[in-house]
Amino acid sequence: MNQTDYEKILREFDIPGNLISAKPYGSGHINDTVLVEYVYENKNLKYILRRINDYVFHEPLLIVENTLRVTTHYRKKLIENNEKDINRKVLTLYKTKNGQYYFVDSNGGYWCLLSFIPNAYTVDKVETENQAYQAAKAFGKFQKYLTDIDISRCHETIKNFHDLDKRLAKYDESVGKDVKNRVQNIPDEINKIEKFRYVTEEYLQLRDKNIPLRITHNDTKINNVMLDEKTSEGLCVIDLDTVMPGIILNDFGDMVRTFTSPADEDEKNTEKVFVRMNIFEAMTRGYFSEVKNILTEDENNNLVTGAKIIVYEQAVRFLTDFIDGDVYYKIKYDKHNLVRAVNQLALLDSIEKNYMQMQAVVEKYSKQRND
Ligand code: ADP
Ligand code: GN1
Ligand code: MG
Repeated sequence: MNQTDYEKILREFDIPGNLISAKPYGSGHINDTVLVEYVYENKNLKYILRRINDYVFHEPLLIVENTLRVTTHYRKKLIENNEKDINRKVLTLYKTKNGQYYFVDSNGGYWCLLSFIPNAYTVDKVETENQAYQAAKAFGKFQKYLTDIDISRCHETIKNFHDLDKRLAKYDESVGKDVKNRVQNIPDEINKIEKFRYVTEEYLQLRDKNIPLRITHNDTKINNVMLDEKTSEGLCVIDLDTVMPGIILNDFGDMVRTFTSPADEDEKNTEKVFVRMNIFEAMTRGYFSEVKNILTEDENNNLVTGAKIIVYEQAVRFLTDFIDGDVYYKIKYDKHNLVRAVNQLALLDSIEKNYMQMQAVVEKYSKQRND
């Protein structure tokens, strides 16, 4: 799509001024994110225009409703807690001239217009302990402020999103069908998935435990939190499409997955992929600074296992997509999903090796609340 296409869509929204530019933005794998600049009364105004990926989200309207419900609740909590700079801490959804929070184009594409968080940045990998601390604190606060939202009114935007058992069943099916004839070329990766299949047992055992259902983010990637340009304070949690009922272990797990490795999720050299324990500690400290009073004993005890589950799930998802012919994740080159899967399996190796130390860190910060 070019600027003229975006302009047509933007004309539907009820915002003042003239369009200066509209350009693809960010490094997300799913939706189309566009940075939009307007000029109004000599001021530059920025927005984020997003097209919801309807291959991934079968009912885009559920996302719009959830986003509205969650941001409204969150804004209320920010006000109740006398927080400053509220418009940089929660996304605002803009209406169309018809009074709706989305626009459907002639191809059936769903578009939303959101506030742009100014003077803030995202990273694809954590560079400093402070970033890990701040970003985890932001995800913790997000969790904390949503503890009293009405779960029954939040939709499940993707069914069985973090159901490892079902993800593996889908993987087995894909290996069986082998539509692109790729399986014969990846024996090592297939073996590695088998080596870690025991993680599914841990997942199934967890399901029998008393882990409470909450409203969780479900995609707590490091690049889904905006950090303040000057202080790196975790300002605003974004990418709210997967906010839905879930367990907190998945959110902690996805933080471990995307915060702790010094390398990108698609780094080819697996020697560069491992858990940085100092970053893990900073992250855990930041997270507990917000959630220490809300997590249960069962949750605390299983956070690291949650990380194993999420990283394994991610490896399974990337490899399934490679076998299926790259239909889900955006790719930049032929074997991109294979590289991502191998990368995640290397990270899983590292989590397995560091498991006891990671447990000790979690224990340290979860116990601190009783001191
Ligand atoms: P995706 O679903 O494709 O991951 P995101 O909503 O996460 O899309 O957006 C991709 C990137 O665009 C983010 O990592 C961030 O850098 C930038 N971005 C998204 N929303 C905003 C916003 N409201 N303000 C500023 N930057 C944003
Ligand atoms: C996708 O949208 P993005 O890039 O933040 C995916 C996550 C994966 C992640 C892997 C809806 O997240 O589940 O963990 O890629 N989102 C969806 O990088 O499937
Ligand atoms: Mg994102």
